[in-house]
Amino acid sequence: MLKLITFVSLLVSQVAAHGWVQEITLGSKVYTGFLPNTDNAQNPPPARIVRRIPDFNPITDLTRIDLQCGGSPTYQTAPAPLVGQIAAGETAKLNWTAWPANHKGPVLTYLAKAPEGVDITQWLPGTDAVWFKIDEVGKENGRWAASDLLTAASGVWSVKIPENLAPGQYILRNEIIDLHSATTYPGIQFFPSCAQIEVTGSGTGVPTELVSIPGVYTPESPGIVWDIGVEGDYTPPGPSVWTGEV
Ligand SMILES: [Cu+2]
Repeated sequence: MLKLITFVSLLVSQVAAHGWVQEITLGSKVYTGFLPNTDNAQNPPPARIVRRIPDFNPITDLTRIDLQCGGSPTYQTAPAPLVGQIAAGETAKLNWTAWPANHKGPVLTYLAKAPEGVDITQWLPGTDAVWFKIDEVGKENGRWAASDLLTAASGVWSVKIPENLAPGQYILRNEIIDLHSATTYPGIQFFPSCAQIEVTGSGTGVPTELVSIPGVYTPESPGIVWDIGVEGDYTPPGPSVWTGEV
């Protein structure tokens, strides 16, 4: 009986296996991600540059504050103790654990700049409009960003920090959206991961289109209710991508 229970729970954990960002490379510097299975077993958890998540389960409520960085009712989007370093124009590589092939959807990346005089290790953006999008991929040639393109890249999602981005402390929010049960709302699943980074350089770029998270997505936003069985293009939800042009 015990063997049967072990076997069944193993099956359940495999079916439910989503993922998280296990490692981040900023330029050439490598940082360990927040590893919920092992980090949450320690009190306090190990110091990371990534904000804490409770587990690999999705956020499904568009109004929940944890849509921001994947926190939980116990530690909502708590800041992380460390800050990574990257120069504007360098590439951030977000290494996700194995992503289920049937969890199809876009991958999006946002930044939010900590206000002057506020250290990012203390900053909670709340519902302030501070977020701007720097990257999004829905489908390319019929292949979804998640998991087709992500898996083809060995789970590493690469995103360039805009060359002209003004220096400062930012939250880098990489988000996988899973549409496999999104034919009605609720149903869509969000997997955000927030890394705290210090961007260096002499850029002067300041984005103009800022959104709040939560707030940016509503059940009526294009791309929130979707049938992945439908052929054709998919435009990810949220604002347009800011490229850093002045
Ligand atoms: Cu799932």
